[in-house]
Amino acid sequence: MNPEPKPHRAGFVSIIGKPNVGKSTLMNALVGERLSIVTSKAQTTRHRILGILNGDDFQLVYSDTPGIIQPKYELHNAMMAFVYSSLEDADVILFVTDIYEKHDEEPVVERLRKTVDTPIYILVNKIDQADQAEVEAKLAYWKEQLPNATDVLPISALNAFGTERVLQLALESLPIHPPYYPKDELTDKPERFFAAEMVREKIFKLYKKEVPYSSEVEIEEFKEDDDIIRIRAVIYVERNSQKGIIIGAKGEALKKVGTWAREEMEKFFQKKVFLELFVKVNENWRTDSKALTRFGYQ
Ligand code: GDP
Ligand code: K
Ligand code: MG
Repeated sequence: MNPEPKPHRAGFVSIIGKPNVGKSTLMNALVGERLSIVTSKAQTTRHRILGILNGDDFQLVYSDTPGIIQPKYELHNAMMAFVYSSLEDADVILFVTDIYEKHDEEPVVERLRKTVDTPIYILVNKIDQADQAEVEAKLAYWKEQLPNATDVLPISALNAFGTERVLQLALESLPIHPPYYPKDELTDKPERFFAAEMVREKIFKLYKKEVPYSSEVEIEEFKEDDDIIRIRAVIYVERNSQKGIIIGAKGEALKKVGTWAREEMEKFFQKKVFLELFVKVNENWRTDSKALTRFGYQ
């Protein structure tokens, strides 16, 4: 006789924390795919991005979220709304901090302190950058700050150190529930979202100061044939001067973005990609509610 099948577990695991602590790196490590873009700059992630890990008897739905900040303009409000919606849905909360994080009081810590019905794991990331004593001190600090947390764990998302354990603990905290998404799905976002993100990642890596924060990417065409994907993307900036910077002398800068983004897309989609890039101005789109709706922020 066959043993009873194990009950199916499914649920939402929210990855939250301040900017740049390694939330997106962690989600990519947990899902085993490069779904979220990663750069050394704060506010790289602007959306709630689902990364779904499927097993025979489980479905873990991770949410990568923007870093928690004090909103300064409309786009920030939309970004924080993604964070708070992911907290509301959470069956498990992964609160990521890093070894560098300043010990300052944050509204989010206050909120987590009051969270009693959802397990919270505090993940102290980037321990590859610290010695044992520093790590111990941070773990002790967080245990004291959030006594209601289920556990505090040291990890290095970059090296996938400790991430297997995180996965195991998250899984054990999930309720018995049928899958929320089809079992062959990896995310809820369409392919063109990831194409746009790959262009945005290169903009964050190649330009300085205000330019990355003023840039948005829209995919105007995504056409998949048997052997090639044709993508037409428009980079929107807020001012004409920024358009000049994006394009660069003789178009060299834009060409770099295009080449690098295309290589990334070919890896991601496992197909040859033909990428066309255009640059347009959409004045002050970050504070323009219509533009934000159009770009998928509300
Ligand atoms: P997010 O803003 O919280 O999503 O952080 P990211 O995942 O974008 O990472 C921010 C920066 O921290 C990037 O430069 C990552 O490569 C780096 N990073 C992430 N995890 C680790 C880690 O475990 N160790 C080290 N040394 N760097 C990391
Ligand atoms: K980042
Ligand atoms: Mg991120």
